[in-house]
Amino acid sequence: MDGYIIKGIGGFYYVKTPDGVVECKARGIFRKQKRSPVAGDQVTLAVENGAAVIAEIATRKNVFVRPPVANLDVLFLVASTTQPSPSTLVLDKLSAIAVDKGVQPVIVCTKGDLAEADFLEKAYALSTIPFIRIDYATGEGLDAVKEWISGRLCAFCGNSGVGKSTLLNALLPEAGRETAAISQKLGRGRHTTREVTIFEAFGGRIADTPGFASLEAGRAGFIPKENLEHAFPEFGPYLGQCQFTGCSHRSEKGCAVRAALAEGKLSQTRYDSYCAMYDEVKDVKDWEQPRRQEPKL
Ligand SMILES: Nc1nc2c(ncn2[C@@H]2O[C@H](COP(=O)(O)OP(=O)(O)OP(=O)(O)O)[C@@H](O)[C@H]2O)c(=O)[nH]1
Ligand SMILES: [Mg+2]
Ligand SMILES: [Zn+2]
Repeated sequence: MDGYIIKGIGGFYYVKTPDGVVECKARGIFRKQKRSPVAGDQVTLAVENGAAVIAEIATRKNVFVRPPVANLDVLFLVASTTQPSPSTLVLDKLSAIAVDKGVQPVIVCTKGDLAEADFLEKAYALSTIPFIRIDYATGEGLDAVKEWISGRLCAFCGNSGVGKSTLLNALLPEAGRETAAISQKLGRGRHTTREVTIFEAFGGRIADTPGFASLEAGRAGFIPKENLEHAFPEFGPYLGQCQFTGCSHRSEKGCAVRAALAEGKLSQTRYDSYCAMYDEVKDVKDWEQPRRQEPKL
């Protein structure tokens, strides 16, 4: 019998099959192969010693380490205007990792009632990445999120406390997600959501995921410097137009990306994130590059 994993917790997996949700473990062989099933995995179940087990994991379209989820079509990057305050660098890293894996990033901005959202919206206006503002007082943005979910496997991701579970409850009250006020003392979320859980809704699937601390975003994935320019889709029209082949778009003469930036056709914060990410990976030798990471559960 085939199905997909909606949740994994403490070595148990919950697999949605045509006959309902089956609780099972994974075959021991996966541990030996250092492969971990994750939410979103398409799996084949078998019976072993009278109990259902995951016998096979289908080839993945993509897999993320943080949050641990596979086969995504859309990654919603949830950012709050404040509490916690947003970081364009973190958002740009996560969106670049999504693009690098062939996943559509969509920015969702919450807490516009607490602080100005214009700064964030402006930062992404030239990025080609869709930007959705949520306003719970008017319902603004909820339909746009539903439209993205339709026909796709999607996940909310972002710092703890940005309002991922709150958004899921607003879209789908029967999800009954636990939420918690952020710590006033630390100005941070409380890591209320502990594991990835996928819900079927609006003709698609949406995963609520555990939030992370900002510092961890850098560990969400690794993009080699040769691929980095492609992870910023708005650079696309200028690639191949620079004076030097292999231009890194940082200080070279005749750089078409920097010319576009000077003309106001690219966003400064996006470009700054590109340079910061380039600096982080520029000295990493091929043989030092982390293997395409497999999530551990
Ligand atoms: N004022 C306001 N508060 C919000 C909004 N969205 C979420 N919150 C509050 O922010 C707090 C954190 O929300 P959660 O939904 O628990 O955040 P989360 O992203 O799921 O956090 P983790 O599960 O820890 O990753 C809760 O007190 C929510 O009520 C918003 O748009 N406006
Ligand atoms: Mg949550
Ligand atoms: Zn260039």
